[in-house]
Order: sequence, then C-alpha cells, then structure tokens
Amino acid sequence: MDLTAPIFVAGHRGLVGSAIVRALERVGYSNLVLRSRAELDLQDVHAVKAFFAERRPEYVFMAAAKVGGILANSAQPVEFLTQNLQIQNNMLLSAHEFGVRKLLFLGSSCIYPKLAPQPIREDSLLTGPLEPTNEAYAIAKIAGITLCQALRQEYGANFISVMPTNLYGPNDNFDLKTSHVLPALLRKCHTARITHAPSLELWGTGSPRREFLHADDLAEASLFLMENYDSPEIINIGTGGDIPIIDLARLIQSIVGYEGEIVFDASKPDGTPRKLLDVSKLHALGWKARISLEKGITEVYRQTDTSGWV
Ligand code: GFB
Repeated sequence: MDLTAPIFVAGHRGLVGSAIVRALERVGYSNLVLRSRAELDLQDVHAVKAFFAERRPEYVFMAAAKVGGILANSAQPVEFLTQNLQIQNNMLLSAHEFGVRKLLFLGSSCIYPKLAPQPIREDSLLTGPLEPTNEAYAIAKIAGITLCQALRQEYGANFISVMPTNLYGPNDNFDLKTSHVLPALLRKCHTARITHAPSLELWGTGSPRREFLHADDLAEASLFLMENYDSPEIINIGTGGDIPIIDLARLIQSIVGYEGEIVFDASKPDGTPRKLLDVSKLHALGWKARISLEKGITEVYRQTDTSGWV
C-alpha cells in the first residue's frame, strides 16, 4: 500500500478499527478515510454506494460489525444476523463495484464448529454444528467469508478474510450486559475493590478456555496480511495460547488489586468449552503476537477511564 493511498477503515471508533487506525498512523499512512456511524450508516445501501462512488478508497479494512459477548449474542440473534449481513453485503459489493484494490474482512473464531479439534485449524470451517449462543453471528460472518471468496472467484476481487480470536484492548465495550468477558471482569473487579465488596460474580462455571489477543497485535497482523497475504483461504490470528476463565479472573484480580472471592452464576451460559486457534499458517508467514496477556490487561486498565464504572 502506498503511504498516500486512500484507505477506508470501517468501524474506526471500535476496539478493532481504532487499533487499525493507530497502526496505520504509526507507519505513516496519511490518507485515512474515516466515517462515524452518524456520518455514514453502513446498513444503508444507498449511502454506502454513494460514499464509495465519491471517495473511491483503494484499500478497505472491514472492522465494522455488530458485536457483543455471549449474552448479547444469544439475546439478539435477529440483530446479530441481519445487521451484520446488511453491513457486509453493502460494503463488500460496493467495494467491488467501485474498484477497491484490496479489502480485509474480519471474521471471528466463533465461525468454527463448537467441538472443533483444538487448536482449531482453518480447514475446520463448516465441518460440524456451531455453538448455539452465537450461531446467528457466526452464520453472518461465514456469509461474509463466502462473499469475499465468491467475489474473488467470479470477478477477481482481491478480498481476504482473517479470523481473529477473542479480542481486548482500549475502546472496548465495558457495558456488563453486552460486553465480552475480559472487559466485564476488569470492570467487576475494579468496582468490587472500590466498593469493598466481599465477592464478584463470574458467569457460568469458569472452566471454559479462551484465547485473548490484544487489539494492537490484531491491527499489526492485519497490516501484515494486507501486505503479505493474497489467498482466498481464511487465516487465523491469535496468540497460540489459551486460559480457563477462572484463571483469567484471578489474573485480573491481581492486576486490579482485589482480593475478594469469586462466586459463580450458574444461570449464565458457558458457551463453547474451548476456542484456541491454530496459528501455524500465520507463524509460517512470519508474524507472531507480541503483547502478553498480563501486560496487555495492565495497560488497558491504566488507559481506561473508570470514573463511570462504580
Ligand atoms: O467473552 P464472552 O462473552 O464470549 O464469554 P464467548 C466467554 C466466557 O466467559 C463464557 C464467561 O464462558 C462466559 O460465560 N464469563 C464469565 C463472562 N463472566 C463473564 C461476564 O461477566 N461477562 C461475559 N461476557 N462473560 C463470544 C461470542 O463468545 O465471543 C461472539 O458470543 C464472539 O460471537 C466473541 O465470537 C469473540 O467467547 O463465549
């Protein structure tokens, strides 16, 4: 990518998009095209077409999506399915129509079967039933992957799809009802420490294992793949290591400095038992994650405005 090429980062205010913008700016890209949701509604096909027709971005990072944690996903399958399909269809078809040179589509590790062999290889896709708590979101993302592959096959579009594992970082969603586990536990621990609460509540059994990648690592990997990967096949992005949720909670406790007890809310779902990506394809290309979980969480805690949390 030329340093002055127009690059559209869709979803630039979110966890992933904001990290991609930081990474691009660090390298010296000077022509970023950014639109807030108020300026451009990605669910509006006419608005999206008009935007691509006028601004003609050459490169696109597709980081805009309706996302959420396990409860949000299971409570709102209609919104997770339809909003993501609309955003993707509008963006991918307009990007193709208006000659985008290369596009990176962000999927998710939940596209893989619930009981896929671990670590999960890219060729596990569509080999078994999905995890029910996020089936709607996963099917939307699988449709996005398929559309990227179809546009390449039928029209030669250079669209790639990358599958990140569970993410965290600055600008995450800290709303306890809709967030993912890591920001939720950070907020719960902080609040419990400040209010001298005797315990904090953890959903499910604490035994599911998850892999956590810092958004800055994901952004570096995305830039790397934009420069070095041109295949229709999906590619995983992760750290190569995972951790039980209970151990994540203990790590966050030690970072926040909260020594109370952890109680389990068994009425909440565990979701898939394990979700660890096989990252050998990415490693073979020459990219590895750099930010350790402890350092990453410590920095997010330091950087985040916690004043509204208690
Ligand atoms: O991060 P999370 O919501 O998403 O939950 P998934 C991960 C695990 O942490 C589950 C447990 O076993 C939760 O039950 N957990 C414990 C909590 N305490 C909490 C809490 O306070 N809040 C939350 N949110 N979880 C999502 C998918 O699945 O992962 C999405 O629903 C997406 O589609 C995303 O793919 C990456 O890893 O289970």
